[in-house]
Amino acid sequence: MLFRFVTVLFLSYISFCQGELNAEYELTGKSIYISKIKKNWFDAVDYCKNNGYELATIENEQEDSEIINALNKEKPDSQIWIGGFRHPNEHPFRWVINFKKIDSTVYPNWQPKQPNYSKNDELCLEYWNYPAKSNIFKWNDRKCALEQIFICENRNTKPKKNKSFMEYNYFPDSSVVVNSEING
Ligand SMILES: *[C@@H]1O[C@H](CO)[C@@H](O)[C@H](O)[C@H]1NC(C)=O
Ligand SMILES: *[C@@H]1O[C@H](CO)[C@@H](O)[C@H](O)[C@H]1NC(C)=O
Ligand SMILES: [Ca+2]
Repeated sequence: MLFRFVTVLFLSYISFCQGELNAEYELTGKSIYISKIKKNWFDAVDYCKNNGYELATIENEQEDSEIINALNKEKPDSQIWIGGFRHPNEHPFRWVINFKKIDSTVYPNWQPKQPNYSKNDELCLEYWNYPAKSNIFKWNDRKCALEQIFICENRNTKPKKNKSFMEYNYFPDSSVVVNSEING
């Protein structure tokens, strides 16, 4: 499991799984794809990488509002994974593509009273359409083990990244986290 994130780097250019992602949305500086399939957060990271993308990150308010426009056009599920996470021992959330602390790099778009660090096991970041069926999509921390749709991105400028996710050791082995969340 520890090597899963290393392995996927070498699989980055395997063929695109037709039908599992919705139409490409061209945004400023990147394209996004909203999945039709549901996966836990870790598997969503892998899935995007296996298709040559990254689980989507949001660097500024413009990217946030462009993704929200796409979500409002697509009208997918009410909870959608994006590429933010945190280690259980630290509070700042980080973006999976560069491990930058979220609150220090972007205008954060949290739902009211979120992140609430519930039981210290809501370690992954999602868009939450709340109130339900409104046009409001804001961020929330949620249990990584939950299976949800997700957003992959393809940036015109690739991040300067030369390590796999697990090599940074910010996060315990994903299998431990996922299993403890399911059992707990
Ligand atoms: C914390 O947030 C979750 C949504 O991620 C919500 O379901 C839960 O009720 C919240 N817990 C508290 C104590 O507010
Ligand atoms: C990643 O790149 C940086 C800057 O080029 C370098 O300092 C660092 O040693 C590299 N790390 C690895 C694991 O290759
Ligand atoms: Ca929460």
